[in-house]
Amino acid sequence: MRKPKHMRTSLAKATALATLTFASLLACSSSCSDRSKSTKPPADNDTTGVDTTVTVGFILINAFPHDSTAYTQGLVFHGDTLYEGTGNVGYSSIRKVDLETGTVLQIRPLPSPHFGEGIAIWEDKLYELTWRSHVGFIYDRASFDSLGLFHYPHEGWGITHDGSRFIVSDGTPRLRFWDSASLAPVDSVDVYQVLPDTTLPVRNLNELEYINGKVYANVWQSDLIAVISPETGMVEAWIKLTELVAREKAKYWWTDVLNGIAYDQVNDRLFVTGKYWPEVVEIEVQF
Ligand SMILES: [Ca+2]
Repeated sequence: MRKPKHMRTSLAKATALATLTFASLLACSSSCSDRSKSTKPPADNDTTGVDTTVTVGFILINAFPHDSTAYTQGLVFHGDTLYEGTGNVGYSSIRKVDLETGTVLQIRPLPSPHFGEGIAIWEDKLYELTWRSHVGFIYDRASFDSLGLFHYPHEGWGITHDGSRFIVSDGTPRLRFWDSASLAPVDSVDVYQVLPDTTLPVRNLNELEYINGKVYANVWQSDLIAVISPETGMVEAWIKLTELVAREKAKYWWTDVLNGIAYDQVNDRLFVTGKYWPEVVEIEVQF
């Protein structure tokens, strides 16, 4: 099978970098935590962080306008349309967005007290998680009419679908697999990274996207996307987007953390954005 465009670069181009971690994480945690009502605390008190030794870079292919009032929590590309879920109590919604213009074509608010989180599309339905309500919502993808709800016992952060199952994150290192029809948990895997002399769990897994056999995951409060094997949980690559975050912050001072990964499978396009970002950006990853 043809290697996807966003992966079509030699591994030799991978850039060895050990400089990111604490400086950028600390910088982000200070700049991103000044609005406590809109910033989630870590899922637990273990601050074991991302400690990457090797990251891969990216090429900016295109940039599109994005509603910078959207506290992006979920992102999916389907057909020719971007679907977005936003968070914060009283400001949560699901949206259809015109990629080229950023125009919100359709919106359905999620009322208080719910805090909207990740979204996924499967067949003709859209699924939305909430952060701490322990309830998710099902909508008709076209009309956004409500089709029901479902419950789960943990926090809800990100959700995607691999063609046979949903994959769900809850802010811990655990990815949970849910049956497509019943939404019952059927499996799970714990995500870890391999360091020279140890392995570490990867916490704060946030927005997700299943792309060509891998799970791409934002790691909350980092400028990194983890590329994860869903079979083993091992992080196989880190995509470092620090320069992209800086670009967005330069355009709009209120720009918050990176969050939102969407894949246009038909045209092999990879999109990323973040909370209150002024742009949705198409990137090509330099694996
Ligand atoms: Ca996504």
